[in-house]
Amino acid sequence: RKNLQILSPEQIELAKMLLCEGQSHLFSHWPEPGVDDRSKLSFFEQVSRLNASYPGGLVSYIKNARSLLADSKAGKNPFDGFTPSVPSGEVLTFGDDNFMMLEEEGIREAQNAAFVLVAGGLGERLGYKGIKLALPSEITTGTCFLQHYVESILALQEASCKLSPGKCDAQIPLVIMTSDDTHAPTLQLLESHSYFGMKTDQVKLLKQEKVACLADNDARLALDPNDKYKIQTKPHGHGDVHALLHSSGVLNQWKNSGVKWVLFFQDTNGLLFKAIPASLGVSSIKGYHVNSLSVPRKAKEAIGGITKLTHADGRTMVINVEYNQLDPLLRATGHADGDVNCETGYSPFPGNINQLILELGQYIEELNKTKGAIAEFVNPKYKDSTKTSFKSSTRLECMMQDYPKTLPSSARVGFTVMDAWLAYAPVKNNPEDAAKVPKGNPYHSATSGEMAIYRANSLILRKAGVQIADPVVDVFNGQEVEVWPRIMWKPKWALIFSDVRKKVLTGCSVSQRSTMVISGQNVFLDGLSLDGTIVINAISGAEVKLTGSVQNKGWILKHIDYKDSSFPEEMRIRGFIIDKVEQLVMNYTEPGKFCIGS
Ligand code: UGB
Repeated sequence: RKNLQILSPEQIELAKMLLCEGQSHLFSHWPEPGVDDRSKLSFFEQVSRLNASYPGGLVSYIKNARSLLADSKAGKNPFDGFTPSVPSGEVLTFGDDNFMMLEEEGIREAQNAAFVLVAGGLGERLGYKGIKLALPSEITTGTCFLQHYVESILALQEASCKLSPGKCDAQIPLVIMTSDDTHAPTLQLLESHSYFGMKTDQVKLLKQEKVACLADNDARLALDPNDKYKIQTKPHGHGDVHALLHSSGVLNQWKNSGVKWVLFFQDTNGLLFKAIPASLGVSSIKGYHVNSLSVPRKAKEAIGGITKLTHADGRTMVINVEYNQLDPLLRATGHADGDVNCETGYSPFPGNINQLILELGQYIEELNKTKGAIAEFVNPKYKDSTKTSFKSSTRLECMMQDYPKTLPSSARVGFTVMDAWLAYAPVKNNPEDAAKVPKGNPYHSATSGEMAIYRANSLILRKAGVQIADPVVDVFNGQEVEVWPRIMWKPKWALIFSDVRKKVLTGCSVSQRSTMVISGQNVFLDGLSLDGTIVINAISGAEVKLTGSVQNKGWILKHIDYKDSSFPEEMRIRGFIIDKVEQLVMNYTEPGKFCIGS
């Protein structure tokens, strides 16, 4: 009580609130005024931040925690009363007429879109110390994830504007959610690369705060073991993105500038933008308020399953059920084998890849009601079966894909399934964990993420008529992968399949050991026969035709051991480097018509 005299009126209110909420232990060790006063004030600065950053403040956080901890202790099933079933959604086939129609529609709508990238996670599972956005998505060009995302959005912007020249000043906004762990390096990455070509005011960083840790079932807040004047904190999860978008006021700004769609995506999926135009097309044509992009999912794969839940009282919702909950839910509802593959070789529940498209008007309406608060969960590790104490402190968590849980039944919630080879290749697992993934399930590693990009580009060119040699199978970091020709193009060269078809003219072929890098808008494959490496850099005014035979020693993938610390971490986690032995590099910096080959 004596310490109250050093506090401001606002801090006194916070102290009273904590005492009323059973948090007196936070002060029990406080010495007399005059001792550690600076630390005491910084304690209240932290309390004030924690209070401001949670919808409803710390009182709500503590109340929610008590209730969820009680449910957890009682073993309450979060899906009590619900029966799972397989929902029906839009299943798309790459390259068919419907797919191409949806892609065109998606490009048209892109100028009404805003993108939100959740990038507050550090990627402990990957064993990479830097931020994942700075990691090269592939090492043929060395383009990092963030550069690829920004260039894809800029290409969408340009393509969309071309379809409606009247709105050509539209800039597609990008919000990046960061955390204390990722904020400074994300900003530095952007600044040191001139925002990869975006206007600085086109990109906005919103930092999520961590939440207070909980020491026991009474939701007593945990003190930091290294600082008795600090509350221990941990990440609250990607679900924070909704509250941040709401409180920052950015959604209303978007609405006023004509934005209609908000597209959420994650930090390391090098394929995602191949799936964006068609899925945005689905949202537009179906008028979905919520559209989740999903891929066929292998049973027990570490991605959530899109599930229809029907309650005994008749309520239904189509929602992601997280991978660790799907199997117990199925077993508890009469599916004795749990989460298993069906005759297709996949789980009947499509896999959630956390790419959500929300219709802005309905999103704002909903957030005005909820303030962005998302259904939370708690996952305490108990010391023993009495469930009376924890092995270590816990905290509440939330996931962005749980947004539809609070929606009224009138909301149009759908999902779109696309081939995984086209849409999903995240980089999440370190080499040792990836090598332990059951055979046939995706590794989700830096190795598989990179190989998936080459495979997708090869398959797309094949579909457009190029003769692409079959892949060879190789093993990197203990993971067996298909190695296709290393074909890369900038998003400006082709965003959708019809772009690719326009750029591929007559009979071309690419051998398996080849590498092709296209950086230029008007580069055409016209009878090229490639066996080696070709790199084309051309300004948009230069029209370049690749014809005839190009043959050289090329670029060779060389195995490295991930434990060999003489290589940088971003190479070790993929298990190979590229030995650039010989290549044809052509740079076109002046406008004109050019032809290379033979
Ligand atoms: N992230 C944040 O921005 N803040 C946080 O506090 C935490 C994460 P993970 P996770 O697509 O493969 C999700 O850790 O959470 C960002 C879905 O829940 O990579 O295990 C982080 O930077 C799951 O249903 O994934 O699983 C990253 O960009 C499935 O869809 C993103 O959130 C799975 O992703 C995801 O974080 C998947």
